[in-house]
Amino acid sequence: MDIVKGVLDRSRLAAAKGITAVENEYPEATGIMQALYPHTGRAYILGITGPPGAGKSTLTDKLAKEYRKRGKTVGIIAVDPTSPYSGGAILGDRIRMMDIAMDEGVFIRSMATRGSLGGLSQKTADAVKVLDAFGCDIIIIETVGVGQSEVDIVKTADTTMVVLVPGLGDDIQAIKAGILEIGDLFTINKADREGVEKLHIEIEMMLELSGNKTGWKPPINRTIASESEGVLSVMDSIEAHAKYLKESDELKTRRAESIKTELLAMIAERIRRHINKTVAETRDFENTILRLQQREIDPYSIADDILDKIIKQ
Ligand SMILES: Nc1nc2c(ncn2[C@@H]2O[C@H](COP(=O)(O)OP(=O)(O)OP(=O)(O)O)[C@@H](O)[C@H]2O)c(=O)[nH]1
Ligand SMILES: [Mg+2]
Repeated sequence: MDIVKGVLDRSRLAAAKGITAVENEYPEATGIMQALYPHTGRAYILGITGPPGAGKSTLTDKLAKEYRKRGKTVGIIAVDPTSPYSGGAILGDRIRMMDIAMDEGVFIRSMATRGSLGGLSQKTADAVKVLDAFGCDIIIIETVGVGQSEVDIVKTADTTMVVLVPGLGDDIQAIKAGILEIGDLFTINKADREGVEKLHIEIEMMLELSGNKTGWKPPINRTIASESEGVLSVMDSIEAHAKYLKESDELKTRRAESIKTELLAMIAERIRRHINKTVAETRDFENTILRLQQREIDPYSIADDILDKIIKQ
């Protein structure tokens, strides 16, 4: 089938195949993305991150429902962590949470990390583009906030929401600082538990310490996602942030930044592959390693030499 034409004609099957091509690095993937690129940039992208089990999926589900009520189509990309924190129980959870999965206006996709952490943010970004071209108005990316790659992934979002839960104790420190810094909004989920006030204060203090330089002050909402409580306030905050980004022109700046990061990463990835093929996988290179081991030469000069050679080619 013609995947590009299918995606643009809003075929779900084509969209699914497009993402599979990207995920598995099929040879046709680049061609598909090249053809789809001009049709992207329309969707609003929402990143949701936070510790394992915080209720991100539950919240995503409720938000998606609310967007559907408002006539928007929704794409959901859940990045499956294969991290030691969450083990393998995740996929079942993800599918179970989504009672919106049957809705024609919702497209849900799980992406596995499969140890290919470096390439994952690119693959996620491409999956987002497929859903954008497919016609999703809102695209939600859910990731567990445990590592740098998750930070990289949600960085591509227009609005990023960090979901926290009370009872982590002092563990707010344990959540990667980088994750907290990217929050445009904070949601304290499981507000039915003890420790909400404490967490609220901790987040406020953290925000104060980080010294906000923009005109946006991240709101802190409280939800009981499993009961749909507080979801509308979260929606209001998302809309308010979207409005702020548009009016302050920051949306343009952010998207430019994100395109720049993506392009540079693509170039770096291509160079890395080129080096692997033309340098790392050669006899000559093995020899060089041997000589390095015997301290006949030094790696600093060799690195420069190799780079010179590559540039001259
Ligand atoms: N008590 C309580 N439980 C909740 C609430 N929201 C979600 N849960 C439950 O918490 C569990 C985890 O919810 P998920 O939505 O799967 O959490 P998640 O953050 O997506 O989890 P991972 O993707 O595994 O990191 C589920 O059993 C939910 O039913 C809440 O507000 N209060
Ligand atoms: Mg989840």
